[in-house]
Amino acid sequence: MTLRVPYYLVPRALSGVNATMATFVTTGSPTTNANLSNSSGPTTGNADFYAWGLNDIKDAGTNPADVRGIGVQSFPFNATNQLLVFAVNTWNRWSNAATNEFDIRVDVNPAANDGDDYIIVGADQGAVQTGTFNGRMAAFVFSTHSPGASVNFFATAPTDSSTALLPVLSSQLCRAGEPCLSGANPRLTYHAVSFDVTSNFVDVVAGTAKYNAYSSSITQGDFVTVPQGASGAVPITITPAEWAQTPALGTMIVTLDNKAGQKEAALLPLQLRP
Ligand SMILES: [Ca+2]
Ligand SMILES: [Ca+2]
Ligand SMILES: [Ca+2]
Repeated sequence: MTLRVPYYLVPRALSGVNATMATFVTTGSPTTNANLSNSSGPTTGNADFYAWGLNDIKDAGTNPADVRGIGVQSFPFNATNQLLVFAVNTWNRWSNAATNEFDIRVDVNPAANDGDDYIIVGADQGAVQTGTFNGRMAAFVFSTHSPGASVNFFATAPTDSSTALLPVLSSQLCRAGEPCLSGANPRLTYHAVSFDVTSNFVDVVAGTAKYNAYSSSITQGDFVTVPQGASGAVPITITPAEWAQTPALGTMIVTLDNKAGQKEAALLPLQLRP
């Protein structure tokens, strides 16, 4: 796989990738297509696929920390790690993502009833590590059981945009002696809160999502380039047995080159019917 953790320094031409999908599949026929087109944009766009987990309303005003939707994708990273990437889409454009803080609270052993175990924090890397803001959002992982944070990746969170991609490794969700996400314990729940660090704005994201980081209940992780004028279809499959344990809201397709705001992330509901 290719890691995508660049930091874009300049605004670029916009793409117009659009996506549509049927609203349900059935247990006997659990596959449909996400139909992509890029007819309105002057430039190529990419369609980056996530299991859509959280949905949140537009708050009053135009705060860049106002969350709209959150999804997650995951890949094998090396012999011992799974890479998880959380995508946070907001309703409003930011100048710099690092004026926001996105907290994704993760419970890797919900059945134990010991609450959230880890907090994935998208925040200004300089502010967290040196006390001085540097305008670069990174993906930190804190534990609710012990002090300190780990960080392996910067966020992909372009300037003048509204979607942040937060990559973390499964090992960061598995501290010694603490609840541990692993191939043997692959499921997690997550919920989220966002903050504008320059004001008092806080957005509690509605709901709690479930996800299997080693075997998702819905297709995710595809990354498709859609040139100007092109269209095509990407199959989306629900796995009914896993869906029963970790259902998603549907598919989230991120296109960072689309216009900021809701056009940067298609949120496509999908249900499984008998
Ligand atoms: Ca909101
Ligand atoms: Ca827990
Ligand atoms: Ca909210």
